[in-house]
Amino acid sequence: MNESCIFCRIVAGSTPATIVAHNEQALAFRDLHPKAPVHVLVIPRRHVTSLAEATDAAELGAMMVLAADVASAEGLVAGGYRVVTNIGADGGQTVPHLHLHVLGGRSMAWPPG
Ligand code: DGP
Repeated sequence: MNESCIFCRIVAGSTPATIVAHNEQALAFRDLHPKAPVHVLVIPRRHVTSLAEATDAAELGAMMVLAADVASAEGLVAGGYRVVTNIGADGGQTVPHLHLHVLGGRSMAWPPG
C-alpha cells in the first residue's frame, strides 16, 4: 500500500471506483475517462509501479486472466478487444501503479498514437 497512490487507495476502498471484477491478486474497475464504450483497468492489489518493475509471474497471470474474464463478461469476445499497458513517460503512463487497459466496443486503430 502506497498512501499517495490513487490505485492503492481504490484497492483499500478509501477512493471510490466502479469495481467490475476481482480475484485474489487483481482488481478490475471502470476507467474514469473511458476511451472506448468499454474501458476497464486491471491492477494488482500490491503496489507495483509498472510492468518494468513487475517480477511476480503469478500476479501478472492473475491480471491477464482477470482481463479476459472482464472482456467476456462485457460481451467483447465476439467482436474482439484490446489489452494494453503503458510504461513510463514515452509509453504514456500517467498513473504509476501497473494497470492493464481493457478496451472494446469499437474498432481499434493500429498503430496506437
Ligand atoms: P495511463 O495513462 O496508462 O497511466 O492510464 C491511467 C488511466 O487511469 C487513465 O485512463 C485514467 C484512469 N484514472 C486516473 N485516475 C483515476 C481514478 O481515480 N479512478 C479511475 N477509475 N480511473 C482513473
